[in-house]
Amino acid sequence: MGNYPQVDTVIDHIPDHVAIIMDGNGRWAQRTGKERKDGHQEGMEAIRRVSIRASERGVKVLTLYAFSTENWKRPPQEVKFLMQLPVKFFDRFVPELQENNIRVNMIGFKDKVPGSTKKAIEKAIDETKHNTGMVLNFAFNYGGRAEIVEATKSLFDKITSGELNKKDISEEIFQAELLTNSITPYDNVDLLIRSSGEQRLSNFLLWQNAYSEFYFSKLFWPDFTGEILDKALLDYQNRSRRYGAI
Ligand code: V07
Repeated sequence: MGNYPQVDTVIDHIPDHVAIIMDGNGRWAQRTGKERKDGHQEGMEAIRRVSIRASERGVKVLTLYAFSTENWKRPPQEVKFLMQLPVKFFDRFVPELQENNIRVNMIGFKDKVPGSTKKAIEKAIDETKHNTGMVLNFAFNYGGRAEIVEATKSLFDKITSGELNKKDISEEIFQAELLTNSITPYDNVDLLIRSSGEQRLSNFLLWQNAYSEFYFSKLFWPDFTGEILDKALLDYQNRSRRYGAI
C-alpha cells in the first residue's frame, strides 16, 4: 500500500464503479510535437498509474473506454496500431496487475477485432481470473446504443422461445442482458471521468450512467496521474456529503 498523507485521512467514501473516457492522446502528442503513436503509448502509462491508484483506494471496478464502435472510421493504419495496444499492454503490465490483485475484464463486441488482439485479451482475463481485488474493465469495441439493441434482441429471443414473459420485463431483467452483467453487482457507474476538456458522453455506458456523478478534467489523458484521480475521488466524496446532508 502506498503512503499518501494528504488524502489517506480525507477520502472515506469511495465510488464502487469509476468509468473513464481517456481523451486527448492525439492532442497531447500534437502539443509536444510528437506522433499520435507516442500519445497512445503514454496513454498506456497513464492507465498503469491510475489503475494502481484506483485499486489502492478501494474502487471495485474501473472501466476504461479504450475503443468505441465509431473508432473504426479512423485511418486504417491508426486502427491497426490501436488494435495492437492490448497485446503491448498485457505484455508489459500483467505482472503488475498480479502484484496488485487486479482482475481483467472486457466489455464490447468481439466481431471485427483481430484474432491476435482477442487472444491477448482472453489470455490476460484467464491469467488474472483468480484475483480478488479491483476489476480493470476494458470497454473495447464498445458502443452504448449497440449494447442496448443487442440486449433487446436477446430478450426477444427469450420471449420467442417461451423462456420469458413480456409482462416480466423489468429494469432489472433488462439490465441483466447488458454487457455489464459481467461486473454485477457494480453494473452502474458511480463516477464518470473524462479528460481533455470535452464534456460529452459519446455513447459510453448510456444505461449505466443514469445516476452517475460526472468529473471533467482539462488535462490530456497521458498527463493524468494518481493525484488527479484522488482529486476526482475527493470531489465525488464532497458531492455525496452534500446530498447526504439534505
Ligand atoms: C489504447 C492507450 C490508452 C489511451 C487511450 C487510447 C490509446 C490499453 C488498451 C487495452 C485495451 C483492451 C485491453 C487491454 C488494453 C488500449 C486501445 C487503445 C484501443 F484488454 N490502452 N489502449 N486499447 N490506448
